Amino acid sequence: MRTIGLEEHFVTPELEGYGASAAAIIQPDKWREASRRLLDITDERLTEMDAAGLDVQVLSLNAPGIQAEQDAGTAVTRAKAVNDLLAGVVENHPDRFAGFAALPLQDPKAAASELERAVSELGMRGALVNAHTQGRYLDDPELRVVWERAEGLDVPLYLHPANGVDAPHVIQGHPELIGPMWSWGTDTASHFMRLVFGGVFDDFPNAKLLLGHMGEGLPFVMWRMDSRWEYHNHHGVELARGNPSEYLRHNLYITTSGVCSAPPLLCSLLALGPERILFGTDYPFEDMATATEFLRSAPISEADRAKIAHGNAERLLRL
Ligand code: GRE
Ligand code: ZN
Repeated sequence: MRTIGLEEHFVTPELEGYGASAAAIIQPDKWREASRRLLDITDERLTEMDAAGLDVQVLSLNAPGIQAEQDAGTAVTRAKAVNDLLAGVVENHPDRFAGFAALPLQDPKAAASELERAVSELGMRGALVNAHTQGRYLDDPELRVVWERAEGLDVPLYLHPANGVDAPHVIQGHPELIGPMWSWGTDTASHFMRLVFGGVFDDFPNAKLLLGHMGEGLPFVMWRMDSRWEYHNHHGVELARGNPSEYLRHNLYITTSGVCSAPPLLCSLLALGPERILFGTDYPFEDMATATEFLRSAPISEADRAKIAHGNAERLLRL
């Protein structure tokens, strides 16, 4: 079965330094191995893809990527350079790779222009954003220009985790909880809620957001969101669609990246429906073959399996 992965990371030697904050939270030998694989875009990666039965990787720069750059001008230059490089990789292997662009959100207008260039001229399928950009989240009014462009181009933004500005108060003093094991998921789910309640999807009703890691837990809490929103003090905030779950149904797509477990997959299928779930591995941080084997053997219908493996990606990303 054709299989397309949506959370498939790489890095270049020039941009490797941005990964320092992630390196600090991973065991050193594991990080060394991941770094080697991140830098290898087309050699061992293709061999592994063949062995795992992964036909296409939609490549993205590893976290935190360009978001970690403090200088806006440098972010613009480097985002363009890495998008050009990625386009070259895809051009050389059009049946094996596609790409999500990196965006220099430090300069919102330049980021919108780069998204347009990346999609229209370089053939990117959307963009991947790693959490915040120097403390700025995607509901920031200045970033509406990026959403407007994404909606106009009809491409998704993939919101990927990274370290937060600070540790949330409740886990301060617990550095072992910072990272993909815990805080990245809760931070990214909260970021999604900021987009909903910050009006992004009311302003851009056809905007499409991708979340990895089986939706960062959101499918599990959908019912409670609606029930408690009806009960809450709204503090003057209203949602055009009424219930928060409507935004999960209309604007959200999730990937299976980094989650090879049937219960959250079945929950997501029931909560969001089979059209909204796409396959991803989170390579090189997870094992590609474990992920494809999970997809092949998951207790779901063959029709749903085909949608998750390739059908939804073909539609959403025009692959
Ligand atoms: C990930 O993308 O899941 C990831 C990183 C960096 C370190 C660990 C990790 O981007 O799981
Ligand atoms: Zn990832």
